Amino acid sequence: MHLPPLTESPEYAALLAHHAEIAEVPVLSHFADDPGRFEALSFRLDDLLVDLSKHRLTPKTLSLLVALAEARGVPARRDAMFAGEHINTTEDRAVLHTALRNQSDRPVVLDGVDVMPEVRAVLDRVEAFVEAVRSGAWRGYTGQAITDVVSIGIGGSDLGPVMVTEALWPDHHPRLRVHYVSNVDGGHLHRTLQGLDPARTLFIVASKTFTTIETLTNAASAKAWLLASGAGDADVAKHFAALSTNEAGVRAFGIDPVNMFPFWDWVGGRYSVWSAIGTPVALAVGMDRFRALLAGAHAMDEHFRTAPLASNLPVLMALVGVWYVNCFGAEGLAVLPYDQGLHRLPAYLQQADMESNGKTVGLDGQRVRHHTGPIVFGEPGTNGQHAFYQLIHQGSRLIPCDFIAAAKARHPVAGHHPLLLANFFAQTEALMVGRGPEAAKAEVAGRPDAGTLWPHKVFAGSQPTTSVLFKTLDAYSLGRLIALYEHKIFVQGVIWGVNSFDQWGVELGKVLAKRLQPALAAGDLSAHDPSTAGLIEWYRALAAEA
Ligand code: G6Q
Repeated sequence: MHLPPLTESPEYAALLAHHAEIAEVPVLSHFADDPGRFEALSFRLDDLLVDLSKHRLTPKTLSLLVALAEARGVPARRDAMFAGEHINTTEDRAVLHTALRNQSDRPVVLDGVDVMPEVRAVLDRVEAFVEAVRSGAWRGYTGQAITDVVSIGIGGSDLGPVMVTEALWPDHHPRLRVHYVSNVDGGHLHRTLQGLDPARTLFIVASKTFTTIETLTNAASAKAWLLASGAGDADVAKHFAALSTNEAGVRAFGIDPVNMFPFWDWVGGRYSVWSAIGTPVALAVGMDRFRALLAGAHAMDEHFRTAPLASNLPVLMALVGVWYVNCFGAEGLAVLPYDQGLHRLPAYLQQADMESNGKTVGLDGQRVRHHTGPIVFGEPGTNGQHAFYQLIHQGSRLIPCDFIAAAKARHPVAGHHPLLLANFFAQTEALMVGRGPEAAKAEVAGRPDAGTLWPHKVFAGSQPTTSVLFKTLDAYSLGRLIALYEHKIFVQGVIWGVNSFDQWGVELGKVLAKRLQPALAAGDLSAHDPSTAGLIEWYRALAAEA
C-alpha cells in the first residue's frame, strides 16, 4: 500500500488543527466539562486498566487519532504481521514473535509452511531440559546437581530474560540461582562467577547470530574458567547450552547441538524472550510459568488483532504517543513502574522502543519529515520521585509518563504496598492538577521572601500521564504487559512509516569495534580522526603505566 508522507495526510492536518484548539486547555477543565471523562477515556482488558483521562486530549482527539491510524493502514499492516508477510522489508523477513505464544489451534503459515509444529517442538525440548536442570537430574562433571545458571547474551538476548526473571522473583526456584552476564567488561563476568562452583554451574550462551563479539568473548572466558577447575573438554557438554539460530557457530564454539535450542530469523532479537531465548526465565520460574507468560502475551495478541481500534489498548497507547511526539513536539517518554520487580522494565522498553522506532528513513527509502520514536527513560517509583521527577513536574519540557502498578503485592511485608500505590496516585494527580499562583502564594504567606519565593512553588499541571493498573504481577500479566508495549511500538512505527524491525545502527556498532580493536595495542593511527587518535594514544600511555 503506497502512502503519502504522514505530514501530507488530511487526517494529520485535522489533528494539528484540533491541537491548536485544545493544546493549552488544562486537563482539569476537561473533567469539569465532562463528568463521564474517566469512563470514556479509560480502557480495560480483563483486570488490566489503561487510564488515558489524565492526558491533554478529549474523546474527539482519540477519534481523530483513530482516523489517522486507519488512514495509515494500521489494520492492514497488523494483519500482514500476523499473517507472516515479510514486513521487515530491509531484511526481507517475516515478524512472527506472535507465533511463539500462539495458544490457539490456528496455523501460522510462513512462506507456505505452518511454523507451529516446530515452535511447539522446541518448547517441548526446552521443557525437558528445564525440568532436568530444576529437578537436579542434570548433573555437572563431578556428578552434582546444578545450583547456578549463568546466561551469557547481550541486547535482545539479555534484556528480556533479565527483566522477566527479575519481575518474577517470587517464583524463583529455591535451589537454582539464575545470573546474567552481558557486558564484555570482564568485571561483569568476574563478579558474577565469584563464589560460584564450576562443577555446579551451567552456562547458557544466548545469541541469535552466535557471532556477537561480546557474547562469544564472555562465553570463551566462561569455558576457560570451567576447564581451569579441572573439567575436561568432554565435560563442556554438561555445562554449556546454546540458544541460537546458528548451529554451525554453536558447534564451532564446542557446544553439543543436542544442547542447542533453536529459533528462527523471523524472531527479532528484542522480540525474542518468547522463544528459546526465554530458557533462563523458564529455568528460574519453571516451564508452567513460562507458558503462562506466553499465554498472557497471546491474550494481548488476540485483543490487538480483534478489538476495534477505538478500544484497542496498544493502538490507543500508540496514538497518544504520536499525539505528543508529532503535535506537541514532546521528546521523551518516562516509564515508571511502581514495582521494584520491574526495575529493568525501563531498560527493556528503552531497547524495544528506541531500537524499533529510532529511525529517520521511511519504508520508501525517503527521509521522513517528522519526529519518530521518543527518548525512553525511567526508574521504578518511588525511587524516581526522589531523583528526576523534578524535571517532569517543573522542567521546561513536556514529558509524557507511563505509571505502571499491580494492585496486589507478592511480598508479605505489611503496610508497604498501600504506601507505594499512594505515591503512584498522588504523583499522577499532582502532575495533572499542578499548583497555581494563588495556592503558591498562600503557602509562603508571611515569609519575608514570599514575593520571590512563590513562583518556585508553582506547578504548571496538565503534565500527561497514562496509568496502567492490573491485579498482580505474575507471569501471565507480565506477558500481557510486554505484548501491550510491543504492539504499541509496532503501531507507532506503522504511523511513522518506518520499519520497526531492523537495527542498522546496532549492526554498525558490531563492525566498528572489531575494526578498531587492533589499534589499541600498537600501530599507526593516522587513519583515525585526530580526536580518536588522541584518545587511543592517551589510553596507550595510561595502560602502559605501572
Ligand atoms: C535486537 C538487536 C540486538 C541483538 C544483540 C545480540 O533486536 O538486534 O540487541 O539482540 O546485538 O545479538 P545476538 O543475539 O545475535 O548475539
